[in-house]
Amino acid sequence: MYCLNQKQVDDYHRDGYLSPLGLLSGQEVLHYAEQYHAARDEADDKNFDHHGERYFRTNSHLVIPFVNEITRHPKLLDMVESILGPNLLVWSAEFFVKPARSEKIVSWHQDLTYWGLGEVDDELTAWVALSDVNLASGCMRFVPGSHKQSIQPHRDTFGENNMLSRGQEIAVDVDEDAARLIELEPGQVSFHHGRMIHASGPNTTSSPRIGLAIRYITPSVRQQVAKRDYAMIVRGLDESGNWIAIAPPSENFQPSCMKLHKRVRLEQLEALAQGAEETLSTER
Ligand SMILES: O=C(O)CCC(=O)C(=O)O
Repeated sequence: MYCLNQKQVDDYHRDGYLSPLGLLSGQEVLHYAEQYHAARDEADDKNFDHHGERYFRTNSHLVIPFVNEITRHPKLLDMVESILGPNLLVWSAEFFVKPARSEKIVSWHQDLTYWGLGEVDDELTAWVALSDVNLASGCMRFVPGSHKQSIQPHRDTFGENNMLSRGQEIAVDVDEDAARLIELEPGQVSFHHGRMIHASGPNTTSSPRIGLAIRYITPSVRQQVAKRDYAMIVRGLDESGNWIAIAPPSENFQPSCMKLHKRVRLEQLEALAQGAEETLSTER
């Protein structure tokens, strides 16, 4: 019903991204922003040995029901289906939050570099804005067409303000002048390909910049580095045997879901940490 038109699909394949796309109503944005702050407050109250951030930073859909709900939003799935086809899994759902006046940045990189999923075309990130996302608040920048290249060499920086797990950055020159600003209003979403070269700058505004990056894959994608991997079916069927199926949470931070979150995090770390010059924190 909310399928993309042929021009949008062609644009995605040509440029490696599509933006902006309308997704959530004003009411839905308010509702989800409220749920986000409530989940943050709950995590703060529960403390989780000071490691509550981990439940927002990766695989949030395993422990926070409203995140799982967004990943299954029918309008979003219709749009993703237009590109990836009828069988859709969520591999991860990650909050990228830059607090007000924050130096946090994301260096130029290609997502698929350290995920162990290969150089596939059957992965797409839907980045959902729950706040105003613009140049001043540190929106993403995409180099159009860069997904047509293979994965380029990256180096670790472990930079203090870098939001990526290894502070990884691409080790070749990036044509920054060609990059497009991906500005979004609250409730809009952008799509990008896993080989898209992208980055984002600091948040210079007085409000937090809140985005949820949902990594969709098709069942044919496989984990090629870690021993096994997990994904949640959100539309259609998975008969591939490539993924350990996981069930959605029914309440925030249920103990069984946190246990599963830990297992998935540690197993995925095997791929993420391959070749790293420093030991990766198991908390991110
Ligand atoms: O939120 C950001 O600024 C960067 C997010 C990103 O790199 C991604 O979703 O792949």
